[in-house]
Amino acid sequence: MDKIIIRGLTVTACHGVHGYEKITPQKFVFDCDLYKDLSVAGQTDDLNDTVNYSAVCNAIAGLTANNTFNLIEKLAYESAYKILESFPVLKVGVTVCKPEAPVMHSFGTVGVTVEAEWTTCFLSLGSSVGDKKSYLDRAIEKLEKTRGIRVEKVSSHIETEPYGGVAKNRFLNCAVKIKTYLTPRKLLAEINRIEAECERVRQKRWDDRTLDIDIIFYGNEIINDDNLTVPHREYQMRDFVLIPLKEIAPDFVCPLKKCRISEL
Ligand code: A4P
Ligand code: MG
Repeated sequence: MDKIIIRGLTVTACHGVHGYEKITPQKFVFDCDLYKDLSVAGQTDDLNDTVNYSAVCNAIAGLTANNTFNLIEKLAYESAYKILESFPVLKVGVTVCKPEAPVMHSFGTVGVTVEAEWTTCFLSLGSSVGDKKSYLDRAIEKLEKTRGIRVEKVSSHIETEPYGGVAKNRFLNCAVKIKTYLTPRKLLAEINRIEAECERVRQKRWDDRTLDIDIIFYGNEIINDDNLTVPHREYQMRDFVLIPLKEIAPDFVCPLKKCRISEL
């Protein structure tokens, strides 16, 4: 993919584990790769169709000068997130070097490289207890307020019969399309936090609940570990997932089934 590059952006600031590093400025050197389709700007010759690298340099310089972190890992990730949040960039790579780091040997430089990118995900939301609509609305509001998540589309809310033979109440369900730069595990942690803030109590599997949020898709990733299965187990068997999903993502291709959602 096309990219804009920044090399050797040098900012003098106070970051480091040692006390004196927090008050004595030293150099931090940035190399950045900003992934973006540049073909439009290549035709129009218009700055509005691309990312102004000067503005990106200002953003990184401001963040670096106005904070004090222990680690260049933190500085690198905060810079990557700042770029994704502030500029129309799909993916970013940030290298931060610290050429004056306190290393008791002759050395060229030390540094870290991190990457972050926006990934499209689909979530399924359900509620079967209390004011169901208000729980779904609160969940969507909380998703919107979560750093690293952008809500892009929300399906209609549909009333559904309880599935699985455990829950007794009817459910209200919907699907939500988000973009996130959180990793799958971090996204799951934020979802669990939002469920807890909406009074979710975990009793029996499939039982009635104030709020359930499931990750149906995380981009094209296939994940099978103890705490996370993506695409969500047997989502294609469940109308309460599929009907809202078809409304907002008919053309999304399931990485497991290799077919469009509208064909399921
Ligand atoms: N987990 C694994 N993969 C995922 C994932 N992709 N997204 C783990 C979210 N969580 C995932 O989930 C149990 C554990 O699954 C979590 O700790 C997480 O680490 P849970 O939310 O505690 O339990 P659950 O929801 O009862 O289990 P599960 O398997 O997610 O069931 P479903 O599919 O959510 O079914 N009927 C209607 N009409 N509408 C509904 O929304 N929901 C259920 C629950 C039953 N019947 C329903 C509905
Ligand atoms: Mg669930």
